[in-house]
Amino acid sequence: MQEQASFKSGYVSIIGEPNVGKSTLLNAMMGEKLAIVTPKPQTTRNRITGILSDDSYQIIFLDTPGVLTPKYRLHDEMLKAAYNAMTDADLVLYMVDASRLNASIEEKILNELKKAAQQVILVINKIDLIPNPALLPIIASYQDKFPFLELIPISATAEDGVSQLHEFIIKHLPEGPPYFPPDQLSDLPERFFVSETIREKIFLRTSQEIPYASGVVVEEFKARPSGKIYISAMLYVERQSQKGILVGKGGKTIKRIGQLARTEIEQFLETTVFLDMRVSVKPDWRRDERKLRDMGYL
Ligand SMILES: Nc1nc2c(ncn2[C@@H]2O[C@H](COP(=O)(O)OP(=O)(O)O)[C@@H](O)[C@H]2O)c(=O)[nH]1
Ligand SMILES: [Mg+2]
Repeated sequence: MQEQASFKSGYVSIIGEPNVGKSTLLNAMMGEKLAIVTPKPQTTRNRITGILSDDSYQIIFLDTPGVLTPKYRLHDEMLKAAYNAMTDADLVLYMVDASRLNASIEEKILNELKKAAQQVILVINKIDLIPNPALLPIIASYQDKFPFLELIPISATAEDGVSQLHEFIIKHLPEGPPYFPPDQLSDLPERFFVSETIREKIFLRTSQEIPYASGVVVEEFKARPSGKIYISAMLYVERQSQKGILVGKGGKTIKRIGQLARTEIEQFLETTVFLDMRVSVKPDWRRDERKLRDMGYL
């Protein structure tokens, strides 16, 4: 008789500086868009879970805000989320951008990982942006920096190397039971994905300070007897002038954000959605403990 392979399970954190492609990797691994992705840094503000289950394993991915030098109170929370995900994990994926190796905060991150005695896989992302011969020296330089379990070059957008990374993760995952039902994709509520989708469209349709000064709170999320879902969301900015820009001339900008968000929310929820959005000013909310709490960031 053949011996039954035992079930493997664990938490796998994706850590790295802003904009290296952490959320893109989560989505590629999940085959589903769970985390919002934009070309702007600091898109992700919370720890986002993605649960990937199979007959023989369950991986709970933790996508995190990038590790950065905090400039305001919201940043402190973002950094805390990143570091907590580091210590909570069974396995850490430390991701760097091959086209923009930025050592400024790297030593600090690797020291924290050493202190936490974490098992770490180095993921060198965006290899589609560099010439092939540039890769080996990068790998060699990282071999000296930390006792990584594996070092793997990938392109998360081209899904190059992603299945090999998947194999490495399974290989190093501890034995354990499934923690979640096999059909559950995340432990975050639907309304979180709704507010994130709206936030992504704000990031994509506005510029400068507006995306960073914006926060979204879903106030109502109601299924109507018809099966349609009614959602009302409040979009917060920090100043009256930002409200004017977010709304746009004759409401043009906010309308476009609403259209883009609704289409995607409908795909995600697989039903017709009525999306009601309003914009309100909450002065300096990113620096205010109580306001951050009200908005669900603490
Ligand atoms: N060329 C290229 N761009 C990528 C790759 N992975 C992510 N990106 C882009 O990098 C930007 C930041 O990605 P995101 O996943 O939000 O990074 P995060 O801040 O680390 O979560 C987005 O514009 C992505 O499309 C990759 O493998 N190659
Ligand atoms: Mg992200």
